[in-house]
Amino acid sequence: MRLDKSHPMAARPAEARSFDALIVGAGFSGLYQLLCLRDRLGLSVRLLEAADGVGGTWYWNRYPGARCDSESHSYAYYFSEELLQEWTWSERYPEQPEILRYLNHVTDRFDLRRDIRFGTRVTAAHYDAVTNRWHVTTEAGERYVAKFLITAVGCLSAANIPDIAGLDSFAGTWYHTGQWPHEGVDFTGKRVGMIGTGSTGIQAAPVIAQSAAQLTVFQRTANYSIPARNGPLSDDFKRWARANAAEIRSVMHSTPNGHPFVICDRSAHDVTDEERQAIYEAAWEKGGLQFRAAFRDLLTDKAANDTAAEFLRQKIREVVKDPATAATLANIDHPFATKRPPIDTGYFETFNRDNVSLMDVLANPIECITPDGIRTRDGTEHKLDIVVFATGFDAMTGPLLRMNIHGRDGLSLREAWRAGPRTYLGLQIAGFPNLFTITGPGSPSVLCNMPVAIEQHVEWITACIAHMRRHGFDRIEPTEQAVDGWVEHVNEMANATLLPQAKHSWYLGANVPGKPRVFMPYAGGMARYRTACARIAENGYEGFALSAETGALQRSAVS
Ligand code: NA7
Repeated sequence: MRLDKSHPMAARPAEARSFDALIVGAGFSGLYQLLCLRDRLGLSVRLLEAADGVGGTWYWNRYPGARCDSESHSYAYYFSEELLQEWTWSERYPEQPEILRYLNHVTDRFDLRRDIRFGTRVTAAHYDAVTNRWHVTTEAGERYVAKFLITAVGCLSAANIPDIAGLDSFAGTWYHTGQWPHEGVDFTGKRVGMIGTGSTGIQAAPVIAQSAAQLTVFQRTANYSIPARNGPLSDDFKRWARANAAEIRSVMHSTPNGHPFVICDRSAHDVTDEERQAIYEAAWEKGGLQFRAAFRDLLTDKAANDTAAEFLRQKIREVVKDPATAATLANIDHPFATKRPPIDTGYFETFNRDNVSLMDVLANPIECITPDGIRTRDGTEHKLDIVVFATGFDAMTGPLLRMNIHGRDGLSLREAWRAGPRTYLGLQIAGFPNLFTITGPGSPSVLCNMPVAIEQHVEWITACIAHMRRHGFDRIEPTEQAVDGWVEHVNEMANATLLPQAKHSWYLGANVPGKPRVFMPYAGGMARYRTACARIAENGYEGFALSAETGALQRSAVS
């Protein structure tokens, strides 16, 4: 029976469903968090996911060429030996469909699907101090209540679609790479304009160029890129990775970026110019993010960084045949790796194709979108059938702020973070008890191979909740003092590197107009961070206030 909207029953709000914990997001983080809380701690848990399937970022980012930059043997869960032994990656870097297959495999293998509610977007979350419960509302009007709320929403899930005048008038079709249609896009015979030359644009351009009639790349900030040198994994490598899983995990846990390679303990100044050139050549041939590991001081010493930057600019000039195009591509305004360094498959070579052109929209900005294409300031109208926005994300804070979270006394997260995100360990926020933010701002997150950062966070949260249950605590939140100290430490770590020198970086929130300019991820390295988190837990959750609902076991540990 369908009730008329005016019927009193229809107006009655949906009955709230109650759980010990609610998790938001079914990507790498949410799936593992569900497994830990349900199967290891025995909690009642519901995972809410906006999409119709698992995968998180890999569910949405189906654009041409979508592939992870971490090597596949490191882009996986390491918590289960059986899982490691039974799964085989096919290429050096995993492609989006393969990662999605992997995450579906994990979901089924651990029987997680039954506790996930798909097609369920969280639109609000309010903390009620009287009952010590989070009240969560979804787009469809469903209501959930839980003691613990854990966000597993990823750092790069809120699409950044620039507010360009005239987009609504465009007669062709447009797409954001992070919201790509599942049925794909046929570029055959089309005139395509792609805005953005971050990791995504650099992956997509070579693939789009293969079928499009014409591809125009609109570049605002020129970018470095290193060849990925992707290819099928040999049986020998697969056997080696399986046999050495423990050693690989131990390397990933000991390195600043959670990758399975060690940063060389030599300075770029320790070698002669010829030796340095040979080292860079070898790293270029090997390909991948490991290029950054050629010298220990590339991210801390500008003069050392300049040597890598100049090597990479020279490579662009060698690869790209048209000198004017090469000059625009090599006109890079930031030190190497201070923005997320892309790796590519034939990106710069793509500009040697007859059907590809480059527009420098720093010199000649996009003025508007017209029914027929994109008009730049010089008055040129670039006629287009399809516009691809490879324009990135409202990173790190975006997915959390869009959830409309309110803590104690109705304090909104947006208000609490008006001047930029403030967390303790990137895990918790003062005034928002029992809210845990996996890979939140202030944690290594995007500066780290994500599954490594995620496993550490999930395991820390699980151990924390287990500790609370063991000791009769119902509530945890960081003290203001601990948050102040951590924010200061995050700034100090960033300022010890060259990272803040990239003024247009999404690490700083600079890609979203009006967003506070604060360096968001923790730049002190995953290994150091892991040690800090472990020490804080060992010291009885130093810097957190823990209390029981009765108030009887009140305790405040201050760092
Ligand atoms: P990124 O790295 O944020 O790149 C977005 C690109 O889009 C970048 O080149 C931006 O230029 C450009 N952009 C954004 N807005 C505009 C406007 N309004 N006009 C012109 N150009 C614009 O996002 P990606 O998706 O490539 O990568 C995100 C992460 O996903 C990546 O680092 C990996 O971790 C995976 P800008 O640099 O802001 O001048």
